Amino acid sequence: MRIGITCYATHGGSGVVATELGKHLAERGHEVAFVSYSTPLRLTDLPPRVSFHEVDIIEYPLLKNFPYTLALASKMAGVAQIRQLQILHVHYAIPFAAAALLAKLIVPELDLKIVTTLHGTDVTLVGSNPSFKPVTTMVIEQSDAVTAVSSFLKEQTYQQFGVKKDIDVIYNFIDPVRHGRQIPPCIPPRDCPDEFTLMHISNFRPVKRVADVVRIFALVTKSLSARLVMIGDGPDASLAMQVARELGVADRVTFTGVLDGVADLLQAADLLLLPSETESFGLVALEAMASGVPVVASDVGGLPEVVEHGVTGFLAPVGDVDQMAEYAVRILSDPATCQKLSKAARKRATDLFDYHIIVPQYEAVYEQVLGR
Ligand code: GMT
Repeated sequence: MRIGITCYATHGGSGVVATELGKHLAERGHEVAFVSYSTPLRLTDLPPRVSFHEVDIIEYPLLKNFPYTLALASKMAGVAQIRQLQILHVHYAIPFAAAALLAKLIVPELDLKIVTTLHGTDVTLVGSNPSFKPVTTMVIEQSDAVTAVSSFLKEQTYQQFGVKKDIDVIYNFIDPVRHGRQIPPCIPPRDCPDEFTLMHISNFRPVKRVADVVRIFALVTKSLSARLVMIGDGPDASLAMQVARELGVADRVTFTGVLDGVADLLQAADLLLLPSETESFGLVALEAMASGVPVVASDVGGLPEVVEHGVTGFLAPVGDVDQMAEYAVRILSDPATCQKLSKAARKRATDLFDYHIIVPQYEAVYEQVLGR
């Protein structure tokens, strides 16, 4: 098949999923054309059958807020013609699905099929904002197929938009080989035998509750010798630093800024903290589990579909930092518990979320929209 993929090119789960999907589709013999404003971060080279097409952004005094959606639609239509695309698969409804529907109108002779994958905030925050709700509702109804990354997100979509569209749940995925781990967490040999590494990885948006990460960590240090590695950057980074200073743990917390290579970074973690306000799936929780790292997270959104409470980690109500700290100490203070959770986490990730299982589910959607 010949598939165009559009996603956000910056750090974020939807871009990661879209890019890895495109690369795996190409490995499986499909032609994949990425169309975006810049090269998606995980597209470090162009493997066989993969192309990248940059949307032209022009400057003109009248265009105070550049109409990106229109430029994207034009580019999608042009690329579809040149590459004879059959499908435009957009990751995030706003504005990509709207652009894809416009592109379809520009080149009607191609009879392009539109597949929209909902990733979360396009439904829970952005898309349901009154400024976007009518258009989000329309693009969901008018796409040839819609997928959501969790059952939670599918239900949210029905509740918030009242749409009738069939929505397929297709979970996020990992590469089990990339996430292989040499030394399990919580066992010697270690450089500092008594020091545990707690990790958080995100874009530090308010929805991630990074101040809670630091609060949980500060409570953990009352029982255990530990350090916290905060990977990523975003609007609440300064808040997290301030809370670390206020709670007297700043010297135990490292803020790395944005780093690539999540699988390698997770090799150093004993535990992942993800106390988000909401999370349609929680890709980083899955990545941690694939690396054998137990997760302590909020019991919210799609996270219970990823983290099995008491088996691959623990879930607690949003904001309940005491409970989350208690779970973290429970895991880290007993190597047997930690290793049991670690093995179960890796097993769940590879049994259910291996890309070999998930990518064919997207192919089945493509086959279906093409009427095969
Ligand atoms: O979490 C973010 O802020 C980034 C966002 C995105 O659009 O990249 O992530 C969303 O999509 C990911 C991939 O499907 C999911 O794993 C995240 O849970 C989801 N984020 C939220 O729902 C807050």
